[in-house]
Amino acid sequence: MRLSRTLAPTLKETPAEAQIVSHRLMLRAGLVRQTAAGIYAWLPMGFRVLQNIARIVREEQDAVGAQEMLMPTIQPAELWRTSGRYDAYGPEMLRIRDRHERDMLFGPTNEEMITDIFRQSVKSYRELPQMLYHIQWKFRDEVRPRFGVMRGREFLMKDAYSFDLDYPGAVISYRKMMLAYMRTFQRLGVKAIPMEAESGPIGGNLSHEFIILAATGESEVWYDAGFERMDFSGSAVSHQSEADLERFFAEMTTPYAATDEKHDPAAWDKVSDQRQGRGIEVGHIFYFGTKYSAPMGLSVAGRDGIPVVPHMGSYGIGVSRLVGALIEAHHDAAGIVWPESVAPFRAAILNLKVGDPLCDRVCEDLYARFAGAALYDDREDRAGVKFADADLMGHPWQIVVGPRGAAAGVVELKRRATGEKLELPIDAVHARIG
Ligand code: P5A
Repeated sequence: MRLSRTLAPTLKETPAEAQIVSHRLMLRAGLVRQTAAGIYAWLPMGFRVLQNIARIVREEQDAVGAQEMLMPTIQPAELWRTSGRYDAYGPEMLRIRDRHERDMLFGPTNEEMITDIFRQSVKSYRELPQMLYHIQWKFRDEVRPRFGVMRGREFLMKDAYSFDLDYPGAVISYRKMMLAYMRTFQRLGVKAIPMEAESGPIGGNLSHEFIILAATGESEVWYDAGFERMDFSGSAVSHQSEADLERFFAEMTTPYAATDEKHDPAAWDKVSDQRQGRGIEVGHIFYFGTKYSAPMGLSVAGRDGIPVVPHMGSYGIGVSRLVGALIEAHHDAAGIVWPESVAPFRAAILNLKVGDPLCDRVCEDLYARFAGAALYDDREDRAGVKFADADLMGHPWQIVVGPRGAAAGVVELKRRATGEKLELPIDAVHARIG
């Protein structure tokens, strides 16, 4: 992408409406623009990050056998009346009436809809277990939308749903999903602590929140320092046998606790190395048994012909919230420092003298070499502006092309995360960081 032809409106000044650093940086780096309270348009640079996060989430869902699908955003109220949640959900639900005076709503979540789809098509125990997911926009008319995309009204969620014949089966699905979450967050470059949670309006009796530690997090948490050292990419998570899952789960749910009524002193007493911090909830998973399947009449023929009511779980990740949460965890005074896995571009090529035939040629060659993975700053701006914008936008590498270096056949490479600089022959750049 050529920056001169990109809608990436960077701002020098700090926008007054933004209270936390990720919101400020998202506006300043030109990732999003607010279109109404809690509703954001994703500009090209922000959209690339959102897509990168969604891709990693998708790959890890697929890896544990969840099937991707896509359900609509608009739902008939009727579905929610059958589960009893239509009235219970309250003013957070955006209610809509169509031209035939039918009650509709913009979905805040999809438990009812997936249960209905499953009920229409699955008839036998032989078809279970199954896990399904989609990555789709949700709407919740939050009382206080704030912190930019962190607490929006319209937001992108990955929501998965599991169907099992019985409780032990549902626990296996739950653990598989938990494992997928740990891998997902690790690949996104953040430590997410699984924390036992109240299940709230989604219901059920087994639930974990996934919390990213960040100074500006909404809730206060206490955790075992062991979580900071855990690595979920190793052999413990690369196997899928039930025994492996069992061991992994036992290891992962070493005692932890949080403030408020969730605090469990008995568990907390066993923690050897206690830490205190603040956290952002980036995921939430629930086992809720037959809370939806029973009232909605979902049952399948069991092995002996007797109907069985499937046990369900649902599993959410805040995909758009993660963009903000990742910035909270990865920034410095100059701007965003993207983890490599989600950065909008791997490198920014900074042409310090646009119009100089040699600089232009070196940049064009490098740009072609990176085949879409580099952003080319070809704007006729001062070098200082280019450096500042590249730091603000946070691409992992900057390739600085100036007339003197170009004449000598070299460019300067800067690593955004460390500020470390090195001079390299032009031909070696792509092999080094491409
Ligand atoms: C689980 C999947 C659910 O809705 N139903 C389907 C269950 N859970 S949840 O905890 O309510 O939401 C899941 C995740 O979505 C993100 N999230 C939000 N992100 C931005 N703005 C919001 N207003 C918002 N509300 C929820 C969170 O990351 C949450 O963990």
